[in-house]
Amino acid sequence: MHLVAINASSVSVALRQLSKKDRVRLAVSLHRSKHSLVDTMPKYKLTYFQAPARAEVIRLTLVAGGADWEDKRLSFEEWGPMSEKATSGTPFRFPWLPHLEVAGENIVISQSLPTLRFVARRFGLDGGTDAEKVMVESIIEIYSDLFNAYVPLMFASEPAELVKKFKETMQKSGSFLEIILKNNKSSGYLVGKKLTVADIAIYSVVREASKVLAEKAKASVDWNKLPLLKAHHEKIAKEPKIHSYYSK
Ligand SMILES: N[C@@H](CCC(=O)N[C@@H](CS)C(=O)NCC(=O)O)C(=O)O
Repeated sequence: MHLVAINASSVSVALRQLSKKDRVRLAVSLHRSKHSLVDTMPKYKLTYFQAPARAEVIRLTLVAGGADWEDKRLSFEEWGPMSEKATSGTPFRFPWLPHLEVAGENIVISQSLPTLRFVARRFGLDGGTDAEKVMVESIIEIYSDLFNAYVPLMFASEPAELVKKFKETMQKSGSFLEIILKNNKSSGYLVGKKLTVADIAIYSVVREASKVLAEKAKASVDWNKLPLLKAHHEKIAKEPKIHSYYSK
């Protein structure tokens, strides 16, 4: 929740027009109803289509961060005219989604990875030390590689070659993540001793890719050579906020 921004001079003009008695009445009523000036609009509004794709990792990070947020989902029909307006000004500064608006602050972002990093920073999910932060950033790039490897599968009529390519990317990235997890074994998280956006991103992309592999090619991620990553995937699925988000 956030305070509604009210133009101070228009309020003062309006107040001057009230009689003294009405001003007292207004003060009493405001005192009794502290929430009358509080907007019930969520602080963060994430707009995307009715799909996981580029938005899911941001949604999950907002969830894990305990944000007060709105999950606005548009149909392609609704988006069409909005997209045309986007190039000419507000509220969409870029003609594509996802799109994050932060109420009460001059922040509008329409690029998924900067949005992800921003949300992670806001909610302290971006790592503690500089060493942790650069590791988190690097793992977001691995997320991006995996994302770009599975998305073409969603639209493929002949998925075999794409499944092979995804599995190769998964094996290469996964082996690297195995080493990272081995070096950080005491916590079970990818970076440091607590949950970061690195964990959320890898969990999210593997979760979504697994669904697409199963649907399009009755295939699955080869976990055999990735035991620590498998354990990590199961651990993040059990994070209370993430678990409850997907249990709804
Ligand atoms: N670089 C952008 C790409 C965004 C993008 O391509 N969004 C697609 C959906 S995944 C979109 O808005 N498509 C509708 C359109 O271009 O009008 C990002 O990472 O957010």
